[in-house]
Amino acid sequence: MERTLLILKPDCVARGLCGEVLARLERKGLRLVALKLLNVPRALAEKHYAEHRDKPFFGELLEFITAGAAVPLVVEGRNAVAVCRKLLGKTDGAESEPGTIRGDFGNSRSFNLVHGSDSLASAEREIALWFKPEELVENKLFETKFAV
Ligand code: IDP
Ligand code: MG
Repeated sequence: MERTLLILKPDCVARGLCGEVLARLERKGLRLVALKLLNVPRALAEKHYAEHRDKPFFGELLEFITAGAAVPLVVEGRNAVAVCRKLLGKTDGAESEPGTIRGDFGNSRSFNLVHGSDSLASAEREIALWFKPEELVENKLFETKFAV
């Protein structure tokens, strides 16, 4: 079982697409472990996107991610990191396959609705950045015989 961090970005929240995205994650069999709504502090955004600090779009990216409410969440499941990246599609909505979240709902390279950790190491770093250990919720009801 893996855990990964997703963020429903401010465009996703503003466009009322949170339910749609959460429904796709749940139907895929991913388990919700943590979820909250917040206005992302700039310092947290800078840490989260530190790998992009020298990119020309870094300023624009920080402005975007701090522009309005966002929903970070942790999900758990088999191969959760790669499965979530597949559900998201490519970075640019224009290049993302129909059937993916970015492919179905976006046509922008910057405003692409949902973040997903790109590796297990990133997932561990990002989960620790966005959530305190006690915010990761155990849910025994998930342990059913036919859990996906
Ligand atoms: P990813 O989210 O698919 O992993 P990254 O290359 O890690 O994509 O970029 C992080 C985020 O930065 C993207 O999700 C997108 O919001 C934004 N971004 C990426 N490339 C560009 C760009 O060329 N212009 C503006 N924003 C970009
Ligand atoms: Mg990335």
